[in-house]
Amino acid sequence: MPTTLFQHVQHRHGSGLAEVLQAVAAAAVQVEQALRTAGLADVLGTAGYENIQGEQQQKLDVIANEILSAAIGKLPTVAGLVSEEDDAPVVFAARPDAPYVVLFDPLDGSSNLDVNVNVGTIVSVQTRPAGTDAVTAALQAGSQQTAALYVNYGPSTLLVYTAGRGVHSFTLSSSEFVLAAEDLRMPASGPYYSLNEGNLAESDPAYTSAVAGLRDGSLTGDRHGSRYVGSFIADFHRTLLKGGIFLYPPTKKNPHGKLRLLYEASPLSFVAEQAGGAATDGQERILDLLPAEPHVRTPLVIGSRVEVSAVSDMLAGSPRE
Ligand code: P6P
Repeated sequence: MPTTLFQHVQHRHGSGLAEVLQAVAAAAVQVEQALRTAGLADVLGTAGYENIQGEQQQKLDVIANEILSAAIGKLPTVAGLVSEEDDAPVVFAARPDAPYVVLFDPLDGSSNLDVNVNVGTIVSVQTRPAGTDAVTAALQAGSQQTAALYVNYGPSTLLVYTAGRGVHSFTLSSSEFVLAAEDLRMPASGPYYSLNEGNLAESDPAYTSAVAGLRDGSLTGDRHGSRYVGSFIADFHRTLLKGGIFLYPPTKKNPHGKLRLLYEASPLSFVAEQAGGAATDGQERILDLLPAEPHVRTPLVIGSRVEVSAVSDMLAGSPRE
């Protein structure tokens, strides 16, 4: 009998966390169904307004956000939510003592939906320290995370999670996520570097030098090929399985990086470290960063230890913004 996500989490971390991750998984099944029939249901394209990120919301961003917010928000153990798609955190005043706060990007990479490229859902679970409110709990450092999870909607739909005892993957089969692999390990080094090279001219020249060193082998001793999907989940999942490095440097358009700390960089940095990889903002460990507000962005250098430390060392000497 295949192991379900709920069984796996319950066995290792108890029913409380298992209920939260199962609610996310059940919502992901609904999102996957919406994605699968998007072309027929006239839900592709933009919703006609911008989110707090200043980005055109896709119709499916709104749909996925509604699905996740409803599924997670109805749990009596959740004190509040932070979503990429909501300007402000959602605080459940009726349950100030609930143990969990859940932060998520409901549909990352949604601008790729119209061309049928992988997209993802990214989730971070924080436990509310005694005596703190939900917003304070949401702004904890990534090192305090109770769990991190992502869903990769692709040729198959995969769910990967960690709760501090390894990284485990599940495959969607007949509306249930079933265990596919336990204790995934990211290779210490890998064959690819991944970034939007079109932005390099806008970034610190140290990034151009680092990428040149990855390309010609002078940085780590091994040459690297380029892979860039432009959907963070797809680029990260490949890096987790094959090794290598993903970078989103600061640019003139995004001087603090494009990716959001709380519900993109931080959860996937938790997964990366639990799998033996590493993640920095170019210099500081991502999981040590303390956000001032829910939608802060961060530069990101994430992947295999060999590449991340080599690139971070090269960037260490460069002046910070
Ligand atoms: P660029 C998708 O819009 C996203 O937020 C991430 O999924 C992806 O890694 C990044 O933006 C791509 O950004 O500037 O290369 O198009």
